[in-house]
Amino acid sequence: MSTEVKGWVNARRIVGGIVFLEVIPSVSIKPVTVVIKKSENPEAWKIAKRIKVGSAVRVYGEYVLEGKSKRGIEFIPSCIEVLSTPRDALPYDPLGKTPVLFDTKIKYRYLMLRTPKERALFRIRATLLKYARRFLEEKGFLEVQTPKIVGAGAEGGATLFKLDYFGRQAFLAQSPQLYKQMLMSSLTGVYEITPYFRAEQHHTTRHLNESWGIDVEMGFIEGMEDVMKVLEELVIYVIKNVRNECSEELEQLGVDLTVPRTPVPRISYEEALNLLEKEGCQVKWGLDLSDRDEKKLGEIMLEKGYELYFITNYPWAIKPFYVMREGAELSRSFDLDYRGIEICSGGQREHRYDRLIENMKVKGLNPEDFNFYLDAFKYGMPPHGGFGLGVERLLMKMLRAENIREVILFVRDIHRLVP
Ligand code: AMO
Repeated sequence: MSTEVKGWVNARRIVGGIVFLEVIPSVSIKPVTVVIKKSENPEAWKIAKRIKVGSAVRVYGEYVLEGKSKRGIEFIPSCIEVLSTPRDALPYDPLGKTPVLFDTKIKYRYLMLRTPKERALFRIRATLLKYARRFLEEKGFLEVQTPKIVGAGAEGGATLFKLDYFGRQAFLAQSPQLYKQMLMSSLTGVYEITPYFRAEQHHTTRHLNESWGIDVEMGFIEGMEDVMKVLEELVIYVIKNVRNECSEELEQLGVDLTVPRTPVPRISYEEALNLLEKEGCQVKWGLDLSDRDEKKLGEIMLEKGYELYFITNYPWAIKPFYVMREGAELSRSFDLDYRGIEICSGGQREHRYDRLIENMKVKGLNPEDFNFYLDAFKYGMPPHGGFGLGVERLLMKMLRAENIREVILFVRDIHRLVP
């Protein structure tokens, strides 16, 4: 059956009277090998012989059902149209024989998507988000969008990007925290797939200045266990579905994606410190776990057979004001770690107006700056909780990527504002 292939020429090989054009089609991973024989189609052969690698082409013809090419499906053209000829040589080796420098890959991400590996990676990212959305929809959560230009931050002043809003001080939203909580005054469950803007000063392999989160907030909870249950199910559902649907993509990346063992263990902050101490890592009670401690804990848990685990009940002193206290020192909070890195945090929130104001004061915040948020707590705010799951953190661990920059299309870090 006659059809068309639209895409880019990745390679051209001339063998006697035959030209082989490797064309990267619009979406799939595998290239199409267009075979043009001089004896059969001298017109097309003449065009193909002169075609530059990198050109955008439209080829009309038919697929060969029993394709012989190792690299892709074969296609016999009736006609070739060259739509755009490149002005420059591609900044990477299209045959993938010369390794691409990391910086080049990030700079030319939009072009590198012509390569099977980059395509595979970003198809997996899209699939992850598709299933996260599907899961939350099926659970009855309502998808919402909240402002990204905000008047107050929720996650601490140090990582706020400031901007001028018609002469007033404004910020880029670090997270939808305050807004998703405000919505708990009228809705019982919401989610948002959203950018986080954070002026992180540190240049690490796990931080971005613009990253993405899957944020959930749910009302009428009995405790943070209700929230952890949804999160656990969500992550396992996404991993299982990516594993099923993206087998070709995972193979392309050489990744054996295993489904983490369930039930996901819950270890308290206290227990985590004990486990680390037994392995010779001293962590002072009251401090957050360092990257090194998290990594070590990942190794300890992996030895026990767990890739995914919760760390619960952190000291309240190191958590934001909106987190509910548990006794004098602790909080109703959790982190979800995946092979030694935090991919999500969440917990139960303080829904009682007076205590919330008290919490703000203890943290040195001025409740007046948060009046718009506090108002929502005056009209029957139910107990609620939620989480923020880092899309890039989850994806990098699923794909065993070393650097978070590998899994986002356009990187925003201290050094990169373009492209
Ligand atoms: P937190 O600040 O822990 O919590 O962020 C939630 C998750 O988002 C991811 N993340 C990041 N990923 C890459 N680069 C960054 N700079 C970055 N910052 C955060 C991490 C992290 O676990 N409002 C709370 C969530 C909640 O309680 O609902 C919050 O933002 O994976």
